Amino acid sequence: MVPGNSRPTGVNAGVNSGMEAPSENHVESRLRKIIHIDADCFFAAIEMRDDPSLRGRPMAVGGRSDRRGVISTCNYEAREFGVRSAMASATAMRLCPDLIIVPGNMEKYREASLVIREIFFDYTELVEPLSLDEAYLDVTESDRCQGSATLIAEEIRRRVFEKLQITVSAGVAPNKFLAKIASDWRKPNGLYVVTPAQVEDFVRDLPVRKIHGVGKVTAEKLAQLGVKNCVDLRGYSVFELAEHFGSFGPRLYDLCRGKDLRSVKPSRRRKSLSVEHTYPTDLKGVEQCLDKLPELFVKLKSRLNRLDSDYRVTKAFVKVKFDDFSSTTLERLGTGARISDYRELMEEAVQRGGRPVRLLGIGVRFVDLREERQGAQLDMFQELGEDNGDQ
Ligand code: TTP
Ligand code: MG
Repeated sequence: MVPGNSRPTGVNAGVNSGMEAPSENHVESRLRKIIHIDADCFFAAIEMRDDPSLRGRPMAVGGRSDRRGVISTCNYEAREFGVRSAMASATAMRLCPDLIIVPGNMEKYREASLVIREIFFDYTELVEPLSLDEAYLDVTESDRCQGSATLIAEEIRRRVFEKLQITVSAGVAPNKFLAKIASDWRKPNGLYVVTPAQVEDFVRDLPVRKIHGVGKVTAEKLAQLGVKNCVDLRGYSVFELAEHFGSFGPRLYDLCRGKDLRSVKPSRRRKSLSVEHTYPTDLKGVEQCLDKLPELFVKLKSRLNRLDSDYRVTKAFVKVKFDDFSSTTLERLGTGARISDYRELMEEAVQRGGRPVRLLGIGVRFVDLREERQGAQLDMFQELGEDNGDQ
C-alpha cells in the first residue's frame, strides 16, 4: 500500500477497513493547469519603485522603532540580515542598523493590486485572490498563449513588470498546493513549473515544513515521528494521521502524495470584458479596420458566453490605438453588444483619429446582478445595525 517506506504494514492494513483513505487510487478527474502568482516584497517593491534612492539598500515598510512599530515587509537586501515581516522594528534595527524604514501607503498598494488583477482577467475568469499580492489562476480552459500555462505565467510576469515596474514570481502546477510551493521556489523574480510528470519527484523530497498548515508545532510533532520529507509521511496511514493531527490528518495524507483537488474559487467579479489585437502592419482607413471587426467580434462573443448570467451588458465600447500611440475609446449605452453597434462606433473612432491604426479593441461593460444583490443585503444590514445601535 505504501511504497518505499519502512513503516510496519500491519497498522495500515487494519486501518483500511475502518476508514477510507481519502484519495487512495483516486485519479484526478482531469488534469488542470494552475498558476500561483505572488509579488516579490510587494509593499517594499512599490516604495523602491517610487523612490529609486531606496534601491540596493536594506529597506523595510513599517512603523518606527521608537514607536513600537512593526515591519510589514522588507526588501531582499534586508532579508540577508534576518529582517522579516511582523518583526518589531526595534529588533529589525538591531539586526540591521542601516535599515531604512519607510511608512506604508495602503492606497498605493491597493491600486497596484487592482492593476495586477486586471491583467489576470485577460487569461481566465477563474482568479482567486488570496491577498493584495497573491492569487491563484486556473488557466485549464484558457486559449491564450497557445494554451500553455508556462507561457501565460511568463507573459503575466512580463506585463506586470511593464505596467508597474515591480516583479512577481509564479508557480505552475496541476494543483493549488504545488503551484503555491512552486511560486516560492525561484523567488524573487522567478518562475518554476511542475509538470504532471514531475509531480512525483517534486513531492517526494519536499520537506513537510513546506506544506501550508504545517507550522512549528506540527513540524516538531512530525519530526518526533521521524518524518522530515513528504516521502516519510507516506509511511503513515490516513487513520494514523487523523489520530495524530485530527482533521488535518487526511489532508496531510493527500498532500504528501501531491494530491489537492481544491478548485480555484473566483471571488472578485469583473466590470468589463474586451478583446484587442495589435496588427503587424498598420491598418489604413475605415474599410481595413471594419474588415477586422468580425474576427474580434467572434472572440468577444466566445468569451462572453463563458460568463454566468448575472453579468448584464450595459455598454459596448471600441478602442483604437493609432500609429503615434495616441488612442481613443468610444462607448454606447444600452446595448446588447451587437456587431452593428461596434461597426458604427469603430467607424467614428477611426475617423476621429484620421491616422493609420495599430490596435483595435472591442468590449463591453457590465452591471453585476450578483454584486448588486450583495450590495442590497449590505445596505439592509447597515440599516439594521443603525436601528439597533450596533457597530
Ligand atoms: P507576502 O507576499 O507574504 O510578502 P512579500 O510580498 O513582502 O515578500 P515575498 O517576496 O516573500 O512574497 O505579503 C505581501 C504583503 O503583505 C507584504 O509586502 C506586506 C504585507 N504583509 C504585512 O503587512 N504583514 C505581514 O506579516 C506579512 C507576511 C505581509
Ligand atoms: Mg509577496
